[in-house]
Amino acid sequence: MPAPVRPLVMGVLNVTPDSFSDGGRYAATDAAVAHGLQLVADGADLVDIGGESTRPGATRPLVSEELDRVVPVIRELVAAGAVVSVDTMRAEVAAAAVAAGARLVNDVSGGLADPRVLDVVADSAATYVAMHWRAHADRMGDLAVYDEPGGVVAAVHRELSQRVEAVLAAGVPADRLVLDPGLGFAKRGEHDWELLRHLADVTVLGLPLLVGASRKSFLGRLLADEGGPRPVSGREVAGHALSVLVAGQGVWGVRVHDVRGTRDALAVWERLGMPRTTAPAPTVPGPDRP
Ligand code: PMM
Repeated sequence: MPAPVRPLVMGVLNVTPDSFSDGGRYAATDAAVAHGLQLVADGADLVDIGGESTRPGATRPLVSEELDRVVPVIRELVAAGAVVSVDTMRAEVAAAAVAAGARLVNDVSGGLADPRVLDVVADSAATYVAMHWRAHADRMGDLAVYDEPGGVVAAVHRELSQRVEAVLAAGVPADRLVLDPGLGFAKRGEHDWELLRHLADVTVLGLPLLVGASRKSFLGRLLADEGGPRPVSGREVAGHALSVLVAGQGVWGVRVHDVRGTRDALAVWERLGMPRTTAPAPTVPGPDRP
């Protein structure tokens, strides 16, 4: 039996003053570049650089602010040999990031916030991550309602199908497309758990999946102590457990803060050689497989 191919590990680098888990820590270019290099040294296959916080209730930066945050960091990390992804919902930022060497555009809105992102991706060689999303951070809590038959899994599948149609219609080929269920985005904890249980039913056309569970609040609530949800710094081990479990469901990648711990956890999974419970194998594009 061939050993399973582990998921790609995407290291999170938020160059923002206000992200929920690491806001402010890497807001200066030098600190951000140093952390990006550390993520690579820890075993990140990709470094995902974002300049807009999507935490519930966050206000959006100006386009110029977002550009100033991410472009210098992308340039330096690409020059150092890193495979870089840009986490943005804006066409201007996606275009500048790709011009600076980003190989993947990670759009948490799946092209809904700014449909011109799809044209930028179509005109480039970049891989595109389309995440399930319903609204910007100020409204997403109100839209975490999944009352129709099939619940959250059917709704995310249907809404991602619509995004896939739009992405393909814009001219992005399917072999450059990755989907993401969008844990925590217009979802309550019970929705996140349900999606994680049924990843194979979420994807569309067998497209590969990226999963971002790291440090999210559903883990904080799971691990709640008497004082309330566990702070982000105490959620890593639960995140590693999830990375292993979604590896078994055949995901293409995991988006995480603690790259070294994730690689350790996945090394155990890979060494055991457990079969994946579901297809598809991650045959995708973008960065060369390790
Ligand atoms: N989550 C966050 C930001 N970007 N991108 C994708 N594709 N999937 C996610 O789940 C995701 C994302 C929010 O988390 P952070 O503030 O820790 O970056």
